[in-house]
Amino acid sequence: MSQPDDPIAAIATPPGRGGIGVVRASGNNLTLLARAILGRVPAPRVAARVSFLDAHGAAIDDGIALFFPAPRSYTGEDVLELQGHGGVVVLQMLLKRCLELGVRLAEPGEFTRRAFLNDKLDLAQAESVADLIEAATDSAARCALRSLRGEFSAAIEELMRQLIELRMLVEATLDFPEEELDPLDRADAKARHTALVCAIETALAKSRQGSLLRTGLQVVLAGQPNVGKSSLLNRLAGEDLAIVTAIPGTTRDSVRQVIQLDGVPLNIVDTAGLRDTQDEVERLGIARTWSEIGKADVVLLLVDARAGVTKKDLEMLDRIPPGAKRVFVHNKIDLAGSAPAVQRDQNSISIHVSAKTGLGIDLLRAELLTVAGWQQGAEDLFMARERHLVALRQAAVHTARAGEHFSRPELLAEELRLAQDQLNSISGEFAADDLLGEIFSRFCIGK
Ligand SMILES: Nc1nc2c(ncn2[C@@H]2O[C@H](COP(=O)(O)OP(=O)(O)OP(=O)(O)O)[C@@H](O)[C@H]2O)c(=O)[nH]1
Ligand SMILES: [Mg+2]
Repeated sequence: MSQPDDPIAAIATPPGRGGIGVVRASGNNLTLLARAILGRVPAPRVAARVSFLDAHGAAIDDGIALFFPAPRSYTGEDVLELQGHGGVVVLQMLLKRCLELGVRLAEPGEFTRRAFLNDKLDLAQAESVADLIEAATDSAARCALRSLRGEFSAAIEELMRQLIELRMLVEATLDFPEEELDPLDRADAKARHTALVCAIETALAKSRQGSLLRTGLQVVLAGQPNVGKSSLLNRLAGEDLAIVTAIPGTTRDSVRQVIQLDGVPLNIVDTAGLRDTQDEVERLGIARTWSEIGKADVVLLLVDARAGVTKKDLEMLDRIPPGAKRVFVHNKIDLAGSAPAVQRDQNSISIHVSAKTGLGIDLLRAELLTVAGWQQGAEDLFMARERHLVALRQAAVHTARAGEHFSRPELLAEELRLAQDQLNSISGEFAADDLLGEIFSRFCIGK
């Protein structure tokens, strides 16, 4: 990336036609750009009715300009927002005009990256901007907004504060390496350590739950032909998405649909029924089924309730990767004449339903949430990314290890320092450039 504050611009609204389209520019001084395009510099933070002008002074479009002089802007630099009509060509012309005037096309996430570099947001907040844009459910959006407003960062800061106080207590004794911790300090340190372990555990639990809202779950419907996989997809989705017929081998290609349960996005995948076949198309479909099973968080293994779990089903079960949770779904209880039910034993969960009549589907929905590890409503959760979970887990490990070293203050101090490094990485205080590159490159252009 070139100089951090050279002027950049991008179309900030999605491609295609819309009522309004926005071109946004940011840089250390945008007054020249404003004069060239608008003929004047608009008053700060007041909507101005303007014409956007081309190189010859002819109007490209009429619209609204908003000028946010540094530092009171999204990026902390001068920001100019040009709101025109939302047509592809108009916006391209407006963007081209900015580029003619020496402004560079922004890279993905570059506006937010600048906001981060100018201390407008910490890294966890910057990440939540992308999470908010990508939120798949209401709960995920609310959760991302809370992170954007700094609730997650504040919780991490609070952990950091507790950790630093404990470190100060411990490090004070390090100047006298021959001595152990003073008994009073030691009792105090132990109490603080216990509180810290609890606090990290709580943050981790809230983050694990929140990360479910972000990534959702990959749920694959698998089983022998004709057991009712496509019917179950349609039932869960509430729509006729997949073709259902009485002919075994109906589904050839995977069909997917995102549904939400209690705000948790579930990506449900219906697959081709598993059997030995000579049919080339069906064999390719079955290969796809196995590939989907390989990516699943949960496999719902459907069986015909009248036949129960057969030897063939058990062979399939054996091939499901150990990381995936599995649930037997005994479908067609209306034909079997049995009642909806959940059965749990040590190794397996079975749910008895009818995709056709809807009997027992509420039990299946509830079970899916339980299997996903979903425990509560979305209040109070942190929209965590894998990166945050890893850092919190590592911080927990180092803090726990620290607890084993109360008689060795230098080891205790070292473990606490490592725990602090992990917490620091969440807010990005000392984040390496490649981490920033990785995070911001996944944003859309114009954000
Ligand atoms: N009575 C009854 N019939 C069902 C039920 N679920 C599915 N069926 C019927 O079973 C047949 C097969 O259903 P599908 O949903 O196409 O089965 P599938 O597992 O997707 O089959 P393939 O795509 O061939 O692997 C259809 O005739 C459905 O109407 C159920 O719960 N009760
Ligand atoms: Mg099917």
